Amino acid sequence: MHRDPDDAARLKALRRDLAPDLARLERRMVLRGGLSLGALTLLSGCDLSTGSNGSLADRVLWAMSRANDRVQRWLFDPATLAPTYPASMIDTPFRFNAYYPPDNIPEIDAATWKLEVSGLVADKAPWTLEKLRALPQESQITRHICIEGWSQIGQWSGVPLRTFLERTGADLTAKYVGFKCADRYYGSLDMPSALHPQTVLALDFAGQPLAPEYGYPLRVRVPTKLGFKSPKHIAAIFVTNDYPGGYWEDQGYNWFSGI
Ligand SMILES: Nc1nc2c(c(=O)[nH]1)N[C@H]1C(S)=C(S)[C@@H](COP(=O)(O)O)O[C@H]1N2
Ligand SMILES: [Mo]
Repeated sequence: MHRDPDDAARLKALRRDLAPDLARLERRMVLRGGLSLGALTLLSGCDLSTGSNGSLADRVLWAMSRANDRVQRWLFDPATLAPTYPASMIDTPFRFNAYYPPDNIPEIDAATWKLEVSGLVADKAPWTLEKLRALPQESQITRHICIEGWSQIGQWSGVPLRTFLERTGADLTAKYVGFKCADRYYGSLDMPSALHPQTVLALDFAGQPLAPEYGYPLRVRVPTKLGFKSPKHIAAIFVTNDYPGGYWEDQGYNWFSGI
């Protein structure tokens, strides 16, 4: 949870990468009702144009986080793809982050691990790693953006969450997909974000099974959202119409947290 000296460089890169997104976001806001970035500023109570802390992108992310979920849902186009990057841009070593220090990373035994499925789903049989690996896999190099003001590029591969939900006979008209983790973390996505083509149940990071610190044996990876929307060490998935909240969301972080 601390900043390292490379953060300034990373934020500079982030601002460069996000520039087209920010321009598109502003155009979209203007098109859909005359909202400008200035209006987002008012809406979120966060001044994007002045202020000394952080880059523009940093401040926009904060503002996005503070704008209410309804406004963000209205802005969100489920077809918008997060930018992807060449392998040469992958950050190594990748940064670990959790609400606890690395000593507390959960130890998980692959032999006994199972993914539980519940809620508005036809087939509630638990899944093994083997069964998950037998499903079609997808690989992406994307930028992970943490609300704390750092970002890194990494490669995550696994089963598109859409494929998983279809295979289990989930009610795709339900409102939410929720996740429970092996630590005390939990989270949830709106169904359009869960079905987004880049949202995956990641088994691999940088071409290898996820290391313990990055969410072994299975994590969600949602490149269209801030990092806290990608739970690690997931143990259970459920589909529901009752708002499930999330570890950080229940402490005040904005639930939608995406573009
Ligand atoms: N289970 C679990 N998942 C989690 C967290 C956590 O504390 N526990 N932290 C979230 C936050 S805030 C971030 S930025 C990313 C960090 O992922 P990384 O360690 O792969 O960088 O995981 C997210 N998922
Ligand atoms: Mo984060």
